[in-house]
Amino acid sequence: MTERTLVLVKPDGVSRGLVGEVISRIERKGLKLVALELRAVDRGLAEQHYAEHDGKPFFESLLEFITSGPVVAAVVEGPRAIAAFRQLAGGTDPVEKATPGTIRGDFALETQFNLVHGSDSADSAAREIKLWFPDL
Ligand code: RTP
Ligand code: MG
Repeated sequence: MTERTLVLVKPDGVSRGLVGEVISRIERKGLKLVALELRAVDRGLAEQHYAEHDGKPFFESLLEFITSGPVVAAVVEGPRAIAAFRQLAGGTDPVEKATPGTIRGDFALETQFNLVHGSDSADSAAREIKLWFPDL
């Protein structure tokens, strides 16, 4: 079944020059870009995007990080796109969970600076796409 998912290249990925690498992996997997934009993230958008983590010990530093510079936001489409991109990204902890061959496994060292975001379920994808691309 064709799905859509919301992908972010986080500020660390943009500042390290890894946007092309991430987009290339998405395309080589066979997924399609249906929206792509370089965006500044204000605190309100960050709070809504990561609302599920409100109250957790890392919430404040997560907001600070995600608003620290521009991100690349994309809507990515394809069969099982949500799980397919999570597979490309690798696990949240880039050393303990992400394996080599994944974006995080290949390019990241710390959980906070793990380069990319991908929606984790159909409900999250619908909510996040509406939040980032209301006109889509
Ligand atoms: P994301 O939402 O960014 O795609 O990452 P994820 O699903 O793999 O992980 P999630 O549990 O949703 O956590 C969101 C982001 O918060 C930071 N984090 N820090 N210090 C910590 O224990 C911790 N846990 C999570 C990471 O940047 C993670 O990607
Ligand atoms: Mg998440």
